[in-house]
Amino acid sequence: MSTDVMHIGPGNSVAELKESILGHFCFDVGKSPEYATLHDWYMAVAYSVRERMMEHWVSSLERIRDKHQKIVGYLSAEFLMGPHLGNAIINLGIEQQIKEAAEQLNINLDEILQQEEEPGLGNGGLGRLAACYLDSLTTLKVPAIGYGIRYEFGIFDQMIRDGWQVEITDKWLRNGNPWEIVKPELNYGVKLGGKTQGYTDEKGGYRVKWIPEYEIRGVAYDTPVPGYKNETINLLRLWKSEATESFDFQAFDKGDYYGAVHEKVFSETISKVLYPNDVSEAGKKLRLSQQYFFVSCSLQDALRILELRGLSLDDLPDAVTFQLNDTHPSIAIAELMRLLVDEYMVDWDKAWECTRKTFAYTNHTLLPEALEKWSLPLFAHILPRHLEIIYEINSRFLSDIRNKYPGDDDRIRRMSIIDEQGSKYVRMAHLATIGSHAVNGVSALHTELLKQDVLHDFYELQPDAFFNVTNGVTPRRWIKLYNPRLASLISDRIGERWITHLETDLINLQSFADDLSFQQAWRDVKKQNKTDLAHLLKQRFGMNINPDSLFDIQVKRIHEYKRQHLNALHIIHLYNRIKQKRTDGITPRTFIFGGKAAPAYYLAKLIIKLINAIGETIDNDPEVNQFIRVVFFPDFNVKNGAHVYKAADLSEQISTAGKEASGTGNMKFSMNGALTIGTYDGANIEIMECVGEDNFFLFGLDAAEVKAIKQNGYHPYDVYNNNNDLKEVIDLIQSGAFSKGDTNIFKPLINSLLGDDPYLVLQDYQAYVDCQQRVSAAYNNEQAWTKMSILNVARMGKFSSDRSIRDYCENIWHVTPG
Ligand code: 7GP
Repeated sequence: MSTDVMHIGPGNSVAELKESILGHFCFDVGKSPEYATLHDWYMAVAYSVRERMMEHWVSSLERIRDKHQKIVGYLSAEFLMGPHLGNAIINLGIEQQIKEAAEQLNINLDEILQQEEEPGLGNGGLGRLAACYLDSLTTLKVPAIGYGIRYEFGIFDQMIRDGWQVEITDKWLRNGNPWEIVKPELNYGVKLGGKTQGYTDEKGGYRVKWIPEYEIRGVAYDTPVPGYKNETINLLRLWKSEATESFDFQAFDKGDYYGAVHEKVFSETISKVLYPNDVSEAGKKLRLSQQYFFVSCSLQDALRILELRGLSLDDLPDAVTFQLNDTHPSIAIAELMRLLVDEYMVDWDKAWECTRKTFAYTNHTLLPEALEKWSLPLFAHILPRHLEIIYEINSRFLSDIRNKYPGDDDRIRRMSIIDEQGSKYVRMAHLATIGSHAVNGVSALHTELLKQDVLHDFYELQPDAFFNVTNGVTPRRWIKLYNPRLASLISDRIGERWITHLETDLINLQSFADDLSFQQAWRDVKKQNKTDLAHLLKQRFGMNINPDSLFDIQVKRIHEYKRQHLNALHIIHLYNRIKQKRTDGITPRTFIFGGKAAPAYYLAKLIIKLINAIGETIDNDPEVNQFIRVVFFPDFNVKNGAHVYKAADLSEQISTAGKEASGTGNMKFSMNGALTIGTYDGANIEIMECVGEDNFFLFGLDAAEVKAIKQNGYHPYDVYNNNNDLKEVIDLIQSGAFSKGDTNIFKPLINSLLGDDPYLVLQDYQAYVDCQQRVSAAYNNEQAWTKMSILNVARMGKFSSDRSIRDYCENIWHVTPG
């Protein structure tokens, strides 16, 4: 069936939608519309839209029962779904009717959409990728379940006070969540702690059982994920932890009121809060419990579905494929082995074959500090049986290695799941790699570096197990929903098929790149989007920005490797030139930043402070702010991203080469008509290959040069000393020019840059400033810039998450899209 034919099924006419919304007002909100708040309207509209998904839900569940279809189980500790309502309306194809229904009810649909609190159940790229993949899986009609944790508190809300980040607890559930459907009957016990005990089974074989210290329960909360106009629904199934016995009557009888609920409080802690990344070891015990908790529930659920289909354990690898979204769920490998060997009495070799066929692992980072490892005592304390299983996996694996590479003890040490240099650790990336039939990186460069570096020994052992799947983003949310003006301009020229066929159809825009009237329309869209963003910043924060200036935007998590401080140094370079009246060639620009810093990451927080300090200084200096402005958009998340990507002229993708696994913001910007200034890193490289070098501002060292310079001894202080311009910029920060004379506040940052500059900010400084000068010159040629922008969009088809999912289906899952 063609997907671009509008489906107006039963119940989707304006009159029916109106009636349904009013019905929900009465029956679910429990009010009469005359006393309604905006949030009440939101709930009523959300219930009406959800209802329209439910008819497809039931038929989609049938596919999950169809034993001939393989199900993808996407295991992820994070799903950054973004607001549901707008997306559901688009994917159901009912935006026109809903708009009209809202008008007739005298409510403003945009205001209603704003009411939704987004479920911030992720930190950044990895969690958002999982959400894009669910959209594509469903649009491609691949039966899939996203398995994760229903955190009661998601990523913190960010406020800026006196230029500093302040974290506020996220309370996304406080007003209820109309999208989830709790399934109390779908609940599983999860054991934790305790010890193991050997015993002899009836046949005289040696077996082990786990005697846990306590047991908790996971309850399923399902959220429907709609495909794009295809009447297909998949599930996001998130687990909430509960106590097995929520009330201890014996304790209560003895008058111990606190003790009576203690177990309940403890059990519920497991799914209480999302961990921000980049945290240190402390408090990590709970995180390992979280990982095991959701993985254990998900595997038990998958085995239940297997039984429901009338299949046996032998059929598991053909019935389900589990994708591990980084190592966070990798304990699943040991858990499946435990279930098969200890509970289903399958023999080890058979169980291992089945496990390896069932799992595949995606790596999302090369940063050594982000590669998960658990200290042995902690692991043993929480998961004693799993540790034994991991030892067994490891010993069999290492004996194979010994046979293959006799005498190569160093290789054994490098490849072991257990890190034995100093304190002992379990290396989760090794477990994930050894226990999977496929390992993939998320961009061509990243996969190459995985093979050469982090997983080199494993690659040598099994080169055929390594794949690249370059990331992608969904054009439904990131173009059609959030940039409706651009979407309709594109559809006017090339039809609507691009929404589901980005790779083949978007390229047709190329033929309009030189068409002057099309160019004008293109510029009009960008100008309107910029004006909208300017209004929003004015209205919410009282910020003043000029839509006629170049919007130069960097939004992403704040991290030294992403180098927001390099961007800041360039701004100070311009500031300095303006103060010295060297304004020749300076194009008016608005620098916009957004992103959260991990609460425990001091330097990242100091970078936020620096950006705000520069912004404030410039705000108060009319000589400078007629040229440039700097704003920090607080609380960057999916909902705020909706206003940002579409308004950008220039996208900042300036990580140290070799550090950004892929990036996905880079794709969102370019698809929405921004040009990129970027390093030769992650998916930037592939974006540049697609859009053409002439339409991309490349600068700086590549990954090999970064490696070489580090090996040969890098001396940032010399770079500083030998570059007058850079020296002036750094000295200006040091002088207190942006901190009301305070010369101490930014010292830790300056010391880090001059001391060891681990991310080569100073090394790339001059190349960056020079490249920015080329950007300014290019921007002044309106026609040429517009043409580059059109070509960027036209050539971004590869970066649809539909293409990524097709790659997974073909190379890793061996599933045929429906
Ligand atoms: C991110 C990577 O940093 C980013 O480059 C990539 O585009 C994204 O994953 C999706 O693949 N990684 C994370 O968000 C993360 O938490 C630690 O990585 C495991």
